[in-house]
Amino acid sequence: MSKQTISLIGVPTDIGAGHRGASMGPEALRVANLALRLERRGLQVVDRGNLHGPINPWQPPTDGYRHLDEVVAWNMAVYTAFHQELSAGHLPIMLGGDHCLAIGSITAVARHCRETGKQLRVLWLDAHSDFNTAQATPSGNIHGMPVACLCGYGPQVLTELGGSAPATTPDVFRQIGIRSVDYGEKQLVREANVGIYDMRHIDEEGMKRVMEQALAGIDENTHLHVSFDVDFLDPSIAPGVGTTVRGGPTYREAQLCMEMIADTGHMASLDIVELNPAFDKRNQTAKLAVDLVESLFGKSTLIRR
Ligand code: 6HN
Ligand code: MN
Ligand code: MN
Ligand code: MN
Repeated sequence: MSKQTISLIGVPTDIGAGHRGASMGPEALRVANLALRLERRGLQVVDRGNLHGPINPWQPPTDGYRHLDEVVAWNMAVYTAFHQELSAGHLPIMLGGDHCLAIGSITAVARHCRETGKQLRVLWLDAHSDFNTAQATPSGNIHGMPVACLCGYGPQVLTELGGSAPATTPDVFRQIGIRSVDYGEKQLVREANVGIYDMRHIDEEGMKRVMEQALAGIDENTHLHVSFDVDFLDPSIAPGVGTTVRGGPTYREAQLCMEMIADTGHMASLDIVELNPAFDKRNQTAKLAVDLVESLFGKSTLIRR
């Protein structure tokens, strides 16, 4: 079997975020040697460079959304690039950029699954549920809305990014690390029945049990997409994000989470988002993200076996 190619796609924008700076995420991940670290694991890596899109005009919300036109433009670019890599049989990694960009990446993955007859499973590693709507959002920032949009709740330009709405359904999602859900958003995730493993659940049952539950049912026919919002991690180890929420997974808990995903052998696409170098110290959060991504690709597996 020939080696699978991993394609890095930089998406330098903070168009959906509430703080500027996630636009510097792709370069911070490159500086932290993401490509080299994966190559050292024996993987074949191609860096596709950065996608291009509109500048951040930094405007207040209109009808509940900030920068909707610009968010659509960036997501169309992500959608096209991601689908192209998937069709070529590659494993795309999005170097974000803020989390609104997962609308583009996951819409592409969902289309690829329809074309190949695969079952989609999305692991959403995040402090937030990202299930806001124009009515529920406290901010208008679209990085708080991607899961809702992917499930058909949102503006048509985003819910129908890939031509058919919705891209997917709430039952494909397993959200891990959740500890900040807005008032109206809570009711929405409950109604939609999104699979949520919040921090309380991790406290009570431990990361091992939680991951066993979140990964249950994955088999050869599953396309596993991991959407890694770096604010998933406890801010004491990962200060380089715009929306820190205390009480997140520790370094060891995060490692175990990544290792158990690697053990499935079915991760086929990945987002690394919300890394914000403007809040980071000496690029430590980028280095930590790279360390964890190495584990997603099986860094520790050789030690155990
Ligand atoms: N993220 N729930 C808040 C909002 O403004 O909707 C924060 C969202 C953060 C989104 O970190 O990807
Ligand atoms: Mn997020
Ligand atoms: Mn395809
Ligand atoms: Mn988040």
